[in-house]
Amino acid sequence: MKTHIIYLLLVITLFSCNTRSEITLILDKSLDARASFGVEKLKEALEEANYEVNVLTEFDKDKSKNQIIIGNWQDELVLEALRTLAFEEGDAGALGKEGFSLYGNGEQLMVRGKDSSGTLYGLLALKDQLLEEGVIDFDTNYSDQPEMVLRGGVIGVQKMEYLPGRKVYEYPYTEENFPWFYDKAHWIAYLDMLVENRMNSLYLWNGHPFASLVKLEDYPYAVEVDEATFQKNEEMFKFLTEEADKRGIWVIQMFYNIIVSKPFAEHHNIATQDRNRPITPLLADYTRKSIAAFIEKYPNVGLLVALGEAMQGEENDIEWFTETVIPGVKDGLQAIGLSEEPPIILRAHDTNAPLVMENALPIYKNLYTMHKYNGESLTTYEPRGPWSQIHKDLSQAGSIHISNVHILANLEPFRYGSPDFIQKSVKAMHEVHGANALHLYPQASYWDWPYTADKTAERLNQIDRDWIWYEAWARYAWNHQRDRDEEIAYWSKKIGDKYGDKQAGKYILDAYEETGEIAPKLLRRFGITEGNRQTLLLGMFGSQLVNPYKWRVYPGFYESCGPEGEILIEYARKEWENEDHVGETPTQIIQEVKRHGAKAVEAIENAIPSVTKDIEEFERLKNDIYCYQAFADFFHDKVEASLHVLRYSYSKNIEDLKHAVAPLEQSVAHFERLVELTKDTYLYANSMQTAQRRIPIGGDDGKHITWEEMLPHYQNELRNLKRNIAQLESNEKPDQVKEEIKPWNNVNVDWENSLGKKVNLKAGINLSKSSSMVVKRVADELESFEGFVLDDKQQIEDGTSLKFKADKPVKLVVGYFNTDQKGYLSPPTLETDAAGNDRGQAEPVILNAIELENLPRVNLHTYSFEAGNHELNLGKGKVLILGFVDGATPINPRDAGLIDPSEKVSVDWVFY
Ligand code: GTR
Repeated sequence: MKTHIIYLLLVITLFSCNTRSEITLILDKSLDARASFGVEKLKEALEEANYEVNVLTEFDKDKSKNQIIIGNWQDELVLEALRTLAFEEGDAGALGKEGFSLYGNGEQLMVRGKDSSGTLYGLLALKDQLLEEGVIDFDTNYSDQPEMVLRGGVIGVQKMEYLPGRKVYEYPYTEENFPWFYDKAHWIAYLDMLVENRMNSLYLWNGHPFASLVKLEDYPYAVEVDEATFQKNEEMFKFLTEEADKRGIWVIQMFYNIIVSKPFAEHHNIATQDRNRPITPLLADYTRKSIAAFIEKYPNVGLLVALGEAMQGEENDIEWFTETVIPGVKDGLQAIGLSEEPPIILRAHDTNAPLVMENALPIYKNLYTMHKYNGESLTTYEPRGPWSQIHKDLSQAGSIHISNVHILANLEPFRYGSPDFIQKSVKAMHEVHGANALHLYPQASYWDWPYTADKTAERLNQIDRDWIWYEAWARYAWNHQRDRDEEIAYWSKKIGDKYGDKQAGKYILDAYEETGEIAPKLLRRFGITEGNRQTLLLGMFGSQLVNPYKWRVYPGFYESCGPEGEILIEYARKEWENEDHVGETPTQIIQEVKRHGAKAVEAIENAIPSVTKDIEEFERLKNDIYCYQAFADFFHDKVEASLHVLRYSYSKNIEDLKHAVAPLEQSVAHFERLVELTKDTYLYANSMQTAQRRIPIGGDDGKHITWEEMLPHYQNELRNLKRNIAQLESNEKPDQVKEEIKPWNNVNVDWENSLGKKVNLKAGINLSKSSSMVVKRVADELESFEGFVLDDKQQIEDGTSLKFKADKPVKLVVGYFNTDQKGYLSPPTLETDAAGNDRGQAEPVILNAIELENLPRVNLHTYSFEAGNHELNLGKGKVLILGFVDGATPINPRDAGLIDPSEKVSVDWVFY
């Protein structure tokens, strides 16, 4: 008998060991697709953890152990369970949208969401707890909810270069352009990543998406994709929005206007976009109908509107938003009988958003605003200045204000993952800007979605490589008030789970956080501009450090994108004049970044012994850390050299200049190291490979995208410096311009409009019909050149318009005044006019080329035109039109130096 009992006990024990614990999920009958998606995820995890899962829609009051009751806040099932089971209910009123509570009473658990998204997030939270602990904890009792109301990811339906015959942002949705757009697995992976990070919005960016997505009765020829593609687009949009909705994600389509489709433009014989053209009834009608059709077809897809770039002028922006965009949305709603206004998000880029809002709110209530966090780079968690003011004005207007972490051009292409920097940035979004939503660009390679720039046998996907980027922003968008020590522990474990153990995790975290400071600090202290205009990690030229204003510093950038401080030229002047320094100094920053680089390398090397998993990715990350160090060292030494050069500009002591040689040599050596580190590991540094880039060097025709391509330029600077010193020492004046300057010859075109009288550009001539623009001196190139006498009053009122026919390629020579005073036309600003270098006009070719009596300096820019008929509309303001040269005329950019004798000549010649 005894043995029998023992045997029986043994069998029971064995049996129970093999039995899987049972768990019952009890769902309210009304659960929708979103909550059901969460149920599925929890169920999968339970089964994985060896639970046997039953799913019921009613619970058994008597036999209720191991039950998880799931429902939205006021669902019948939830209320009944609360009445009959011993749950401690939290404070319901305290929870906001997307919030959830988990109530455990030791035997049962309730997942109660404030809404479907809340229920989904509650289920995911429980799933994460299960994965962490291996069992369901029936004693859990807590509530949670997001701080930021929108937490969104961005995908550019755009490419690294322009399509043939098209302009910036003009990319039809086709399989050829965007194979990934038609890949359902890609979307599922991306949406899963978003929902795992509790992100609830997805933005698609494109110039003019409508002609790929809707057909208009009145403009059947506007569609720019073939029928099969059109149908595929419909299918993909439907698929994407449904899959997104299940995951609590709202899809938002961004567009720029006024852009029209290519076939539409051809049909009406107009340009697809022209910043200087007025709003015409045709453009307004087409756009209004496009928007209406879009809303009618996809009422759940949001719209994000950029009034900037392809249009200008505050009145135009207001008119366009209130008389075309909003009415278009209303027409669409009316067509499907909806009265509830869907949100429209207004971007503050290149428009006066507070003013537009003021005019729009009386006619449409559900408006959100969005503005770039640090411009188009990540530079600071201490934002200030005029750009912060825009955020404040918008957030104080009372609508939801979204902070846009845009482009991140200074972080391209290396891995970035500093949770510390990111947490502080989110704090600044709340506390400085008053934003309560996040719009997150990819960390790098925005224009090359979905790939990273790594040179690997198989391309890496951004969402895999840059996981920490998404996780960190999303984590702090959910809640930024987290204790730093706990965060260190959290990320060490997270990273440790990926690469080995917690020890490895902590070291790697240190390496991420040390390198995380380098690019932000350098750009905010030394950058000329940001975004696609400057690829920081390709370095900068000496001339850009010692004479930044020649490179046209982006106004507002220094004042907004970092703490108060000094730029290098200011620092050097103060040193020379023995003045006190203020705030963050250039020397402080170069020392800091050098230290960050060294500490990061030390940390990553310390991690090596504990790294046991994902070794290949670890090796790539380690290489990035070395790259960051080489870059910081390169910059450090180059700034040191530049300081000696600047000192020389005051002392005129050649010894000062000689001191620049050694650090410049070292900086080139560090750059050579960077070339070594990147040449087999990276395809490119920057993903926008167009003429929009200016710094360190133009990106025309996809050039200068690697460190290898940059190296000869830096070597050259060093050679030039040495040669110039030698020439100074041999008492010759350094020869700044090698070749003799050949005067340019005017070529004729057939004018369709009359500009004015043509005159020879010589001293004493007045170039204005209505005021005084008297020539004092002109550069040698213009010696026998003619220019137009224009009516500058009219230029201020109406702008300058040119219509002509050229029978061969020509370049138009335009003189822009180097000033931001009212009444003068500024050269195209690529920061807000991405098409501003279409004709090679963005950079000045001859600086200080004409001296006019009592007027600002004049820089020459040229616009290239092929043979044919052309129309060029320059904006409002004074500008000199000097006529045409043959398209093949060689033009050597230079500083002609025609400035008032009281002004200081720049010292950057030492690098040329
Ligand atoms: C420009 C940038 C564009 C785009 C644009 C915008 O400065 O070059 O690529 O990002 O800003 O904000 O819409």
